[in-house]
Amino acid sequence: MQFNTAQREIVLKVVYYGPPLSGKTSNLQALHRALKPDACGRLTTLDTANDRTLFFDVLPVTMNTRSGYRLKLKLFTVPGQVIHAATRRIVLSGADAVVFVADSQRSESQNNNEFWRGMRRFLTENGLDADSIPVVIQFNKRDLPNARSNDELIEVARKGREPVYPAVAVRGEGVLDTLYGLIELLFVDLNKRYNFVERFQITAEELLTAVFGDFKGEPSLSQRADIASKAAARTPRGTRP
Ligand SMILES: Nc1nc2c(ncn2[C@@H]2O[C@H](COP(=O)(O)OP(=O)(O)OP(=O)(O)O)[C@@H](O)[C@H]2O)c(=O)[nH]1
Ligand SMILES: [Mg+2]
Repeated sequence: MQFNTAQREIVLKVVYYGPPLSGKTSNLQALHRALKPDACGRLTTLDTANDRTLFFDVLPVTMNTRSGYRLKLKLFTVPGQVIHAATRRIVLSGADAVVFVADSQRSESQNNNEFWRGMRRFLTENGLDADSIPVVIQFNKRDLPNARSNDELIEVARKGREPVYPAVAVRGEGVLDTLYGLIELLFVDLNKRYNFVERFQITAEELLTAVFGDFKGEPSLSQRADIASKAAARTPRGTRP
């Protein structure tokens, strides 16, 4: 978190991190199309060749809060190509939260894992706590025929602390839900670390409404699985013959 006293501006940094071509830039493009125009700034794409990110993309999302602050959420992407590891580390510095964009294709599982480990290492090298920083995982490219099944993703979700969201970023599906879920987690963390709500009188609800309007994010995959299993448990089974 960056706080500029003179302008009463709070800047929060969110990084979209993930393996090559997983759809990080596509997420920002979809957000740029879908978010409320008065909150969403310009999407800046720095240095691309053949649609591959060479440096990073950034999309600022801004609101004026009731308590008189300007709250800016800066969404960054990292470049996925292996040769840009140094840039990935720099972009992660000072991050307040991370969206890990994984590729659902089976062939990409190893890449996902390598980039996951790389992300954790870079967070640590930047002095951030990889175990407590808010992270959500998005499994993108759900539309492809060789994508891992929903049940496999639910398994992944149950194993870790991170909420998991399915997405088809090129169609904008799941993109808003992912960011919505991340902002909810981010506010829990900001409260723990900075006593944010009391200090600035800004709640997650105020930001979510300013950015998403009436849209309410879908629960994560594991939350949905929990809701479904609780509902099944409540359903009375047939009486014994
Ligand atoms: N089928 C399908 N294609 C997608 C999806 N999301 C992104 N793509 C495509 O995947 C390719 C890579 O998408 P990008 O958003 O540029 O990926 P990136 O993660 O930013 O890539 P780098 O910056 O090079 O790491 C593009 O051709 C996208 O159109 C998706 O959900 N489904
Ligand atoms: Mg990119």
